[in-house]
Amino acid sequence: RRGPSFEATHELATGPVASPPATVDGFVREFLDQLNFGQGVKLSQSTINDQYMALARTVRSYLMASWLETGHRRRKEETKVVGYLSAEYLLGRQLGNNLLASDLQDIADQAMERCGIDMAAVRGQEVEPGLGNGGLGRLAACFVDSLATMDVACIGYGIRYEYGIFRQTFVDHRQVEEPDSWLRLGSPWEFPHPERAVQVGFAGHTETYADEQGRERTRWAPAWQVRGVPYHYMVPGFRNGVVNTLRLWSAEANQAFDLQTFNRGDYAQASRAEIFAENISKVLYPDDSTPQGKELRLQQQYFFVACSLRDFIENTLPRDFDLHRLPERIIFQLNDTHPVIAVPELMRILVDEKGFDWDEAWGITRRCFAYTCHTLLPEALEVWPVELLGRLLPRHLEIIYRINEEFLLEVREAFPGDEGRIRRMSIIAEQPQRAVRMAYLATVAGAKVNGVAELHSQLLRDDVLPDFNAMWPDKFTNVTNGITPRRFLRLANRKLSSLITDTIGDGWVTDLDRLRELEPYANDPEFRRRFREVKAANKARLGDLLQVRDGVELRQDHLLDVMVKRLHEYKRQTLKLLHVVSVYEGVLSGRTPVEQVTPRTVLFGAKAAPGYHMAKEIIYLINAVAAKVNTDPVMDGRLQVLFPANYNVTLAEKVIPAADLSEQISLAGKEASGTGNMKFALNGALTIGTLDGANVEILDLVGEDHFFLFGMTEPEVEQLLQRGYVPSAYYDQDPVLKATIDLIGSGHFTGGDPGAVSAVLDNLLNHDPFMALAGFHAYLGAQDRVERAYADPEGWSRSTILNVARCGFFSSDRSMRDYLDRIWAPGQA
Ligand code: GPW
Repeated sequence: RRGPSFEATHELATGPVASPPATVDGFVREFLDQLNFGQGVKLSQSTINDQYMALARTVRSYLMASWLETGHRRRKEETKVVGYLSAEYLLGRQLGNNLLASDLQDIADQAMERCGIDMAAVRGQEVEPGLGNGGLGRLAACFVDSLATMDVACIGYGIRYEYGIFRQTFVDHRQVEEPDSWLRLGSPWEFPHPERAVQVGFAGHTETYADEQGRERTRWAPAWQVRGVPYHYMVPGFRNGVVNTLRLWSAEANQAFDLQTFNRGDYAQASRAEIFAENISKVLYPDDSTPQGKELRLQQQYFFVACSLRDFIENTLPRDFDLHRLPERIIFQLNDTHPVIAVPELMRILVDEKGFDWDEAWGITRRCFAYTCHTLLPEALEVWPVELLGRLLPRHLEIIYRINEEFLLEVREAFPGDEGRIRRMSIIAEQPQRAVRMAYLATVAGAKVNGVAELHSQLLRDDVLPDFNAMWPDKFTNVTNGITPRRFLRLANRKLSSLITDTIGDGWVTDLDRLRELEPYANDPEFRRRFREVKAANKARLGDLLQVRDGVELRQDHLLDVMVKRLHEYKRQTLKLLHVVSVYEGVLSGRTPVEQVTPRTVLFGAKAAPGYHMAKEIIYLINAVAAKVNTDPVMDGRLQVLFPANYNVTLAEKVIPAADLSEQISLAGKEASGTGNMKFALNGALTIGTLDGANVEILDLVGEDHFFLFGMTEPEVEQLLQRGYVPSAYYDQDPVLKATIDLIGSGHFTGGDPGAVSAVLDNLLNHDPFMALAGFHAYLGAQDRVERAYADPEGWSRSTILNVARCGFFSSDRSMRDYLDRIWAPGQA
């Protein structure tokens, strides 16, 4: 419970918190104060890191009044809060974003210049918090940005991993993972609040007892407890005086170590509990879309949702709040199934701790949660073995069993006698082992269930959760993903932003549909010329970066063809690679005169989960092909393959604005949405893509003349599977494909060793679960169309401008509006 140390002390404040003056003088003064009094150094002695820390703290101090004011207003206004529960937030660097949000960019630039400080170097000092794997984590970061910009009350809850997503390097073409010690030099953006720590229990047993009224009650006696310490991060809206909060939890031991054991000389034993507790938030699991079912992962999940629920109920709501009205004040949005253990946790709090009847508690719980599913891959759906869950969270397993029992009664009532359906819908799977299906639990408990693109939401209803859809059709809805235009256009592409603002004003930054006003300019030769100038400048900027970062040269006269995303077979990086090798093979074999090859640089960026063997083999093959193709004189430099290591948000912000062609080539029905696809289109790259995820919606909006579509539809994929897919038949029948694969199989790229590529080739020829060989021919045809279109710069520019003009829909502000209308506050618009 709240102790005296937690009492607010507003009485002591004399008035509103004052920001430093928003002038160059004011900024310099605050900066020097931060340097002298915060870092304890003089300007003349300061390191780049001192300067970065002081600059970050300066920006912070300008945002502080808004943060305190927003918090104060939220406490007063008693509105419903969005509690966004996400195990991942892939934030990217904070300094640039916070300068942008507070409109201090120009002032800061001038202030640094006056101090003789190299602003670019100082910005380069920031290590991005990589607290996410890929799309799902970056989506969460975009969503909290939009909610702040729209002044929606939101608390983002998550985990403050001490180590984020690993740093990738390549050694002999193979991925090597290094720990991401992002906190090594300290983070100026976080505010630890140890006084707001909460306790979280694990393991132990449950027992029943009779309360004062003689009612039978259950209580959980955990075997051990850890402390969750919240770290607060500012989430500023775009120049609107709003700063929301991201609250990330760090696990600590209750007692630093056992002094008596230490004094007895057993040093290892003395710190065992401490190590145990601190392991919980030590490191982000690097598996994207492939849960490993590890006990520590479940500990992480329970840890952060238990902290978050406790925090909201005990510390955020008014002290005497009547929990019967909880759904009026909170909606917990479950970012995939990772936080779903929050459902039995809320039931436990209401029933065991607050003494609610089961039915009453369930009625409340069902209105406090909504669930977003982000996948269609069966292997990505989390299940927790009953044995493990029962050992770690015995009370929660009992609660899940009871939820399931009562749910199955409901099913029986709706579909009498349909035992098959009941078995199919059970939250508890019996095979291959007894396990809790977290997506089913989320669907049963959630007031709403949504997919992340139109096609995905449809397939979710039809294929993943059809029985649930039959039972509760109104529960299902769609919210197509979005991206924040602040980071991914205004910040990452300042030149294009200026061109847009010069043309239509700056309203687009918070109202992205206004980009439509650019449409007429697609026909204006002068505008097209300026648009191409912007692209060229962005390409030059990327070239400078890659020179320094990776020691490679980016050819400025090439078409820049980019495929950046996690390495997954379903995303089909191998299909892109087959295209590359086919171009090379064509020249090598004399089929194509080298002068006919469109000068092109193919840029890959991708991390593989460390335990995903096939993905790592594909990384090796990409690097091996790059090494050969880039140096073989036969290509005359016309084909370059670059694979800068450690693709992350920081690199994305440089790559995306420079790209000409965006590769979105997953097998139809596999990519839930994709969000990179939106970022490229919004930055004036054209898409080559399949009818998958949000590509479908991009195509609809930009029109088929401005999108290179190829490949099967999802039903066609299903039909081919039904007929029996034989990948080797494509190899046998397509001479280009055969020559391409044979060149790889000959060991040409691997120093004459065919064995080095056999795993990938064997998989392609004999299994090819994502039908790369079936897609090859059509993909090459689409690439031919790309080259013909690129040969006409005016036509290409026209298309890219129309892409930008027509992609306003993909603002995450629109996604948030849709969540509000369809899920969080329906009927209140
Ligand atoms: F498997 N996504 C992701 F659904 O980045 F949980 N990590 C994940 O673990 C999962 C999904 C999960 C991605 C989807 O693959 C991508 O299509 C989507 O655009 C993104 O989540 C955001 O919705």
